[in-house]
Amino acid sequence: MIMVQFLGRVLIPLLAVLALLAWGATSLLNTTARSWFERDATTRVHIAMSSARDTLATCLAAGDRRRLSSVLEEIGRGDSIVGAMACSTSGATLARTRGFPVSLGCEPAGGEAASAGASPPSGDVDFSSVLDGRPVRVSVVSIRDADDELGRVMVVHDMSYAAHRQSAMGRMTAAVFAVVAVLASLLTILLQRMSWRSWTRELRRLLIMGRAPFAPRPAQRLFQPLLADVRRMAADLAAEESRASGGPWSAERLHRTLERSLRGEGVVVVANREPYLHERTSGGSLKVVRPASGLVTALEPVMRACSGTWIAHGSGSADRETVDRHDRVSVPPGEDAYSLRRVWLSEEEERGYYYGFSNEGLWPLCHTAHTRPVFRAGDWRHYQLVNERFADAVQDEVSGTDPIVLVQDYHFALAPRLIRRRLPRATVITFWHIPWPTAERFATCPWAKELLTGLLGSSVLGFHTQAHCNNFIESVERHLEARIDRERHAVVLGGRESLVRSYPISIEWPNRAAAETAPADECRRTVLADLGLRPDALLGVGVDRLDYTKGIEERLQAVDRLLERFPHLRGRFTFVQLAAPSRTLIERYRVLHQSVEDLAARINQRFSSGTYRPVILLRANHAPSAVFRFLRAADVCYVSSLHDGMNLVAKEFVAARDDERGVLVLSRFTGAARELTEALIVNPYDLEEASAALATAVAMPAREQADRMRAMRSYVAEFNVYRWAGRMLTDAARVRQHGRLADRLSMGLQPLEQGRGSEEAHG
Ligand code: ADQ
Repeated sequence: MIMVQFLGRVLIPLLAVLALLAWGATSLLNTTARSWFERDATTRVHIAMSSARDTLATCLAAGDRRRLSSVLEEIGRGDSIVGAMACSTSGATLARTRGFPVSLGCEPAGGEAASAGASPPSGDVDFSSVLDGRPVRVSVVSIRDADDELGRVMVVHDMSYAAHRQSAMGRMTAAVFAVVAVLASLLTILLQRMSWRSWTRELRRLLIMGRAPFAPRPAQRLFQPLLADVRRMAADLAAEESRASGGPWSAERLHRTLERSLRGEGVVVVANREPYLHERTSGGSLKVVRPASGLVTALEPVMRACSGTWIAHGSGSADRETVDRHDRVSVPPGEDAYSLRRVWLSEEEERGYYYGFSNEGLWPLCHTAHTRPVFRAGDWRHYQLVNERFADAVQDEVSGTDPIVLVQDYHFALAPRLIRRRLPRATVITFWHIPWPTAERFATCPWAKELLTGLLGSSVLGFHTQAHCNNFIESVERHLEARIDRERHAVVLGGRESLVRSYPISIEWPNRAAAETAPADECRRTVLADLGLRPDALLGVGVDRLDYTKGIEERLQAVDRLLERFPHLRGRFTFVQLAAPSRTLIERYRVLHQSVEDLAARINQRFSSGTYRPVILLRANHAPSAVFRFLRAADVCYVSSLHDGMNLVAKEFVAARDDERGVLVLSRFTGAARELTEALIVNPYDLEEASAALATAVAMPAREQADRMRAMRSYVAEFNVYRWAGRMLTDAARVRQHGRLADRLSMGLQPLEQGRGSEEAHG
């Protein structure tokens, strides 16, 4: 279709213009060539005549016809000359050569002479004519003796050769234009193809990436209105879908989905990190801690809605004191919405499975952040062992034979298959919270095959983005003999199907932490006062675990560059970094810790004046409402991850800003950048771009801030964590139903016609 339009709009007009040009050029060439040939013939005649003129005059004066004939014969031997004739002044023929056309007498037609229009003042006349069917040039030369005319000599020049050459030239011109037309058409098609391909590539990239980066290229700028339309349509469709299928996703709707589609079974979550740790303080009292973890942030509200059991490593110093004899404790404290089952690991197991294989091996393997993965056989053995331990715990915790188990993250790649071995009818939903690397990179893991086989024990395997799904499927193709069903987004291994789909994770909405935090004005006032900043200070905020993938060093360098480039911000702009210590037993994390401290100190030394400090590091694990207090107080939140599966801080910032103020500057290497397209999207490695984005953010008019924030808030409200969980559970319910029907058929029973209700009654 596009090709036909292209033919009609570009190619045919181009060819028509070329044809017109060819026609014009041929006519012009013809006219010019003809006049050149005529002039050439005339010149040649006049040269021949000038040497014979005196002899001719003598002959004419003497009336010597014999000599006149021989002189004419001499002239008539010239190249392309047909013949010559001598006439008296009265118009009588005096002599003529043999070849001279008989139709031409001594009285030339006045019209012809006049039409030739070339009569020189001497009385010579030259004109073109057609004699006996051939084109000729006739030159009439007046022979004089002083002022008296003695007679005239007519010389006829054959012009057929000129006509031949003209038509050969016409053919050549046409051929040249034909070649030009073909080449021009090919070139145009080629250029059109190339530009179409680069446009569509750009458009697709932007559709996947969302908004163009902070400093877009011209093509990206061109697509902005189109992208805005596509996003609006997608949001309308999502809203329409949620209206049609029972309203927006909420805790209640998720609960209903679980009851209807999955017979109300409580779910079992397997995750390394527990949602609540019990710690003994130095004063001897007990305290409950919410860990800084994206997984906990996302999953905790889901568990509140679904109830069931969360199985995790009991890592708090007072965890053992607070569980019952089955190692369980009801959480959240005081609300008892679900059960937390703690699994105990020895120090050695924790070092091998958690710090070693998971965080020195898989974490750097999956993140492009320039830290080399370390794979140790001892760590791998612990990883296998701990995965077995958690699979045993799942078996202990479930009541039926077909539970719903949610396996979380890279700590448990082997668990799905191990759980299936123990509970063949279980529905195992696995979610990988970090990026999946390219097949090439993944192949560097010595146990790549085992990890893939383990994960393919899942009924549903989820990633944040389609790109991560594609990487996973390529890794499967490379390492396993499995069938890929691209239409269903599934992998079939050993006759068992696993759906591999993208489920972008999100946060709860309405957000509990936001509801527990003071209004924005108050947050701003108290935060500025607590930090000792002036009331008109401009505040930037970053919130992270201290991890090298989060780009904290690049973030501080961008602040340094900001103050260097924009001196008017010195004394006014302060960046507060909330940094929760993380994985501190690993050397790489200790190095990062030190380098972030050193960098902050250097920037402070460079730009501090009086009580002003441009960078404030708050190294602690803050309570969720404390995090929200900073997010609410900020003018700008900068998320600068070098690589991040999703990044929930970006979405939390949006949830915090019910005042529709504040600007999000977001790394393009986060999953969130594909969704929060109204943020200022930057490359965190590009300090010029990042510092310019920070400057733009602090100077952004309130109205633009509100427009951007409103759009992002409506997006996160719609695409919240209940939707994330609901979509996975709904897909799992379909897989489960499919499996049951297949079981009945294999047992020789008829599939039930009553639909799901009857199926459930007998299930
Ligand atoms: P994380 O790497 O933990 O998550 P992220 O998604 O940013 O990263 O979530 C961090 C969470 O911890 C947020 O809820 C944040 O508020 C909290 N937090 C961070 N610093 C804190 C601090 N100093 N004090 C208190 N709380 C703090 C992994 C993946 C991500 C993915 C999530 C969810 O690495 O890409 O988004 O899982 O799938």
